[in-house]
Amino acid sequence: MSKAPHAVVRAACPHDCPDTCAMEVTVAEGRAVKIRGASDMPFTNGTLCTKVAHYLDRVYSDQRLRYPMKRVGRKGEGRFERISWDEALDTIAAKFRAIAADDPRAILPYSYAGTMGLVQGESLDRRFFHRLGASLLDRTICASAGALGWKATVGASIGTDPEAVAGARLILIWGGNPVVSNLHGWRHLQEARRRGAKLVCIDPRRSETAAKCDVHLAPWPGTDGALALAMMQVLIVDDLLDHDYIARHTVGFAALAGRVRACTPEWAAPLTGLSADTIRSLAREYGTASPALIRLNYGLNRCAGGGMAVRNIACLPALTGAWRHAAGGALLSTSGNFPIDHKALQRPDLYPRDARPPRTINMAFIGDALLETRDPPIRALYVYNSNPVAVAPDSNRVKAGFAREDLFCVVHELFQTDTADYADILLPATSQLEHRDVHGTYGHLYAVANYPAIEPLGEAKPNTEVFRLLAARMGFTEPALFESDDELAAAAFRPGDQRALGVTPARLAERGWARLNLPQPFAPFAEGGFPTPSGRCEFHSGLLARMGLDPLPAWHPPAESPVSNPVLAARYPLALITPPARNFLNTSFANLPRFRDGEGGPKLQIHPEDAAARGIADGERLRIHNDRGEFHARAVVTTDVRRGVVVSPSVWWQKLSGDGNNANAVTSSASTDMGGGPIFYDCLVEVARA
Ligand SMILES: Nc1nc2c(c(=O)[nH]1)N[C@H]1C(S)=C(S)[C@@H](COP(=O)(O)OP(=O)(O)OC[C@H]3O[C@@H](n4cnc5c(=O)[nH]c(N)nc54)[C@H](O)[C@@H]3O)O[C@H]1N2
Ligand SMILES: Nc1nc2c(c(=O)[nH]1)N[C@H]1C(S)=C(S)[C@@H](COP(=O)(O)OP(=O)(O)OC[C@H]3O[C@@H](n4cnc5c(=O)[nH]c(N)nc54)[C@H](O)[C@@H]3O)O[C@H]1N2
Ligand SMILES: [Mo]
Repeated sequence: MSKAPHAVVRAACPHDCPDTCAMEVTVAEGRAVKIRGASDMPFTNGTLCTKVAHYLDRVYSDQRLRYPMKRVGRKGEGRFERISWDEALDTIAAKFRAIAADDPRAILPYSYAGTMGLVQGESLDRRFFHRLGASLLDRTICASAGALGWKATVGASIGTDPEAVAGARLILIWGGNPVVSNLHGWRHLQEARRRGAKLVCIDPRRSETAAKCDVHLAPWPGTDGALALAMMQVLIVDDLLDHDYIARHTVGFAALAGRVRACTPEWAAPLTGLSADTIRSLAREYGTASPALIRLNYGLNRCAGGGMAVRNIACLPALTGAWRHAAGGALLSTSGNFPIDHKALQRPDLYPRDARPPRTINMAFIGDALLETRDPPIRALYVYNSNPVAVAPDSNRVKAGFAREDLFCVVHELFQTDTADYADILLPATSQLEHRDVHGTYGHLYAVANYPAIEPLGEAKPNTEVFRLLAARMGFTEPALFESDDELAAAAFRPGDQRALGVTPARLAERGWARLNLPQPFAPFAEGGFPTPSGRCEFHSGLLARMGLDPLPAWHPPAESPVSNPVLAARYPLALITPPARNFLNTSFANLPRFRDGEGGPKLQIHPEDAAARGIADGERLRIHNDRGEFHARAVVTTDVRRGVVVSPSVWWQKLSGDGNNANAVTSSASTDMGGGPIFYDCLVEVARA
């Protein structure tokens, strides 16, 4: 492993957050003693969030797993006994060999974004499972609906440069809570506000961000698609359009105009729960302010119509020509700017040619997959960088799947999570301070490198190292399975791509971060040039048509709401959303005292009238339930949520929640309209005193 020579080591925050901070770790006598945001990195700007500022709590936690273990109790019980790495690896290799002799597709890797690093997240792991011929995993749990809705319209995950927004006059923060989940992006939005921009937050609850904006609009969850259609209708009838931009840089305007003709504010009002006047003035303000920016986030893609909602919103800046301005347009993700060489990292060509065709399993519905998949059933599961028992929807099904006695389950983790409790073999993983990596991001335009600052704790090993060792034990000989982490990091970006100029290993080693080679300020679609098949913003999407989906913007209602599903709502009248908690990063940090104390236990925000109707007082312990399950939380009676909506900040560990469940006991395993994603925030419940 490459060792940094100095006492201050350059690092990257590994967590699933748009900000991907550049960090400096001070090391003294082999121990990390201080961590801070890099002050020379413009986006990080010398600050870290409340979680990562205390990162050493996580790295040196006495809860860290320090050696391999095997299960001695029942599945899920969490009783283990120490074994050697040799015994652990021999056991896994023997099981994998036996299963692969029948059909390697019975083996499933399961990972998500525990680290966003390209080396520890998508290199040797993928190569190993490709070479094995295992089932492929469709990584849908977070963003697949919105990403596809955006791609169909704009072409790639590219949008406004988050550092160019200070000149905006109007900013719609739509389905995101940047104060909590995009703190460094929020700094730039605030700068715009200081210079006179008006900030409007569109969120079913008064979030930390909504509380700091000029206006808060609270639509019913899952109805943003209708709101955007009505905004388009107003822009068109009021002629608040940029006809020149539409003519030169879009396709399908006439069909779009036909489609939205009936989508008046009066049509959208009962669907969204906003008044027609509110919708009309929002559209008029959006159509007249310039530059106008939309900062959307994935909060609004976790419902049945999530893909279409993002698509409808993505049409707006092309209608008004807001893309002409660096400070205008819209931003969901910047990830498409990074010329990441996924093929070089993941090597899909290693998949055996003579094997049966690859099979893909959707990660979001892992409970169903473990219980119902046949030909072949899943016989072995290897979990790393993820905590599916706690984060996947409909967790009673997930737990039933993980509890299968005939399932061989490996979990590679830093901590004994809810998922780890179901492992047959539990392996200790290194933290970001103990391994090498390199990162792109989805919230700015800088690549960030990570160098190991300290030796692995105990016997912990990086993901890559475990796969190198397993490959050897499986008798694989391809050199690609034995490359070092430095070699893997060097393969991350496509060398021929202009945008990667300057993001070389040498440059990254020098400073720890490097901006993509893009103009500054970067106005990606000021002159059109959309990365779609037509080269234009596609109001009519050929991609969606080919997929058998509606090629035009449309209204896809929530699966579970009083308007779309009155029969279900008669029994379960409250819409539950479970957005990210400030002190957690999904379930990461949620086991450590500092961060749990910061959140103060599972909570449910409920409107005073909904509380009164159920005899609920503030602070009381509640049972939140539907046909899928139940979890407990303390009541917070507040007007921060509208009537009919309840909010439980997430994601808690089940075993640390008192009742052994978290919010995913009630969430649905139905899927989004596009991309096969979960619908976490499209969920009806009833609430009672526990
Ligand atoms: N502190 C912290 N930061 C995080 C995370 C975390 O767990 N904690 N998670 C990280 C991850 S994995 C991701 S994907 C990102 C982004 O994760 P996102 O889910 O985009 O999270 P937020 O930006 O917090 O925004 C979600 C907001 O959307 C609102 N919302 C829910 N349903 C709807 C809806 O139907 N319509 C509208 N308009 N709004 C809705 C919620 O109330 C919430 O305030 O954040 C990352 N950052
Ligand atoms: N109800 C509800 N459920 C949700 C959400 C919600 O808003 N509400 N959000 C959803 C979203 S957006 C997402 S992205 C998913 C997130 O789901 P996950 O990606 O599973 O996120 P985490 O819960 O943070 O679990 C990541 C795990 O990876 C481990 N890890 C970190 N680094 C390494 C490493 O280098 N090696 C190994 N082997 N392990 C490592 C961490 O210790 C942690 O336990 O959850 C989803 N679930
Ligand atoms: Mo996510």
